[in-house]
Amino acid sequence: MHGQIYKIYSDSYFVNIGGNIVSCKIREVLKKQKTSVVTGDFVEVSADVITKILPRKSFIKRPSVANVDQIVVVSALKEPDLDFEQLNRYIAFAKYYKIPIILCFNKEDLEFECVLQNKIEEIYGDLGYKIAFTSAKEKRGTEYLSKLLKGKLSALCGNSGVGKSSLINSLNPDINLRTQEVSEKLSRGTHTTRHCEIIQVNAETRIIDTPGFSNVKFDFILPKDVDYLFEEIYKYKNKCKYSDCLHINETGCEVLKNIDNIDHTRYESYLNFVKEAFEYKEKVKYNGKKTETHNKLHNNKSVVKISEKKRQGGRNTQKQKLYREFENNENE
Ligand SMILES: Nc1nc2c(ncn2[C@@H]2O[C@H](COP(=O)(O)OP(=O)(O)OP(=O)(O)O)[C@@H](O)[C@H]2O)c(=O)[nH]1
Ligand SMILES: [Mg+2]
Ligand SMILES: [Zn+2]
Repeated sequence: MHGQIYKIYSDSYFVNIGGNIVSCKIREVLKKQKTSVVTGDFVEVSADVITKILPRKSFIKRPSVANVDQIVVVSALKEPDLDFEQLNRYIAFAKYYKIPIILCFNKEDLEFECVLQNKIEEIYGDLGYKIAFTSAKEKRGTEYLSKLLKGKLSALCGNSGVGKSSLINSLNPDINLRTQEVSEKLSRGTHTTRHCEIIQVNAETRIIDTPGFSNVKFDFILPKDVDYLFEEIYKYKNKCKYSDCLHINETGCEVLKNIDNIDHTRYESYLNFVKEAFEYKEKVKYNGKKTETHNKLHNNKSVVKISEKKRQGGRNTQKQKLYREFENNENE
């Protein structure tokens, strides 16, 4: 039998099999594998035991969910104050996993800086993101949000307290997820939502409520790959003089030439993520796994070549291997 994991509570895996929820255990051998079962996974079940994870359409590590159609990055306009770098972090993270993104700005009923809304539209609207301004409290803007969610499985992600669970509650009065005052959260230091759970909002819409998290760092990719996570930077990349240009201070950098077309908070976030990526590069170097030995001109572009001798791991480059390690190491 096939089914989809709809929530996981410690050792119990709740699987939706043809509309029935069955509590299952997991086969011992699956526990030993690096790829762990996550909410959203399609699985094979035999006598209430999960025997196999079926291939995934999508996967993201934080929140740890599989097979979602899109990620809704939820921020609050106020309480907590909007943090653009944090927002860029979520966007870049979902982009790394190649999952479509929707932006939701909640708590519109509160008094927030009036320039904020324009700024958001200017930066993110121009990048082509669909943006919903909502108030879960006063059920405003939620109609547009439901339109964006219709027919899809979406995961809500965003810092603790921005109102993810409140938004799901506002979409269907019969749903009553636990929510908690931000001040209470801070004093207790806890997230209200503890698990990822698929919620059937209506016949056509399913949402995964997730716990807030805020410590995603880009210390798992190489500095030169960070620009891929920023479309407005990446689009200039192939005109840069050097193919490994980091767009910081290099001569012949097309990004720097067009810096006025790029929002400065986005560019600052880019620089910060590059810094984090350097930590990863140092780590790789320190382990002696990958060393850049010399620059070679290739198609008129300077390319950093890795000496063949210093490559390890047979057919896969060390980089690919580390990427894979990251993908597989979901248990955090
Ligand atoms: N004023 C206002 N408050 C809201 C709104 N949405 C949520 N809140 C409040 O914000 C607080 C946090 O909401 P939650 O829904 O628990 O936040 P969350 O994102 O699910 O938090 P975690 O589960 O910890 O990740 C609660 O006190 C809600 O009542 C809104 O649109 N306006
Ligand atoms: Mg919650
Ligand atoms: Zn450049």
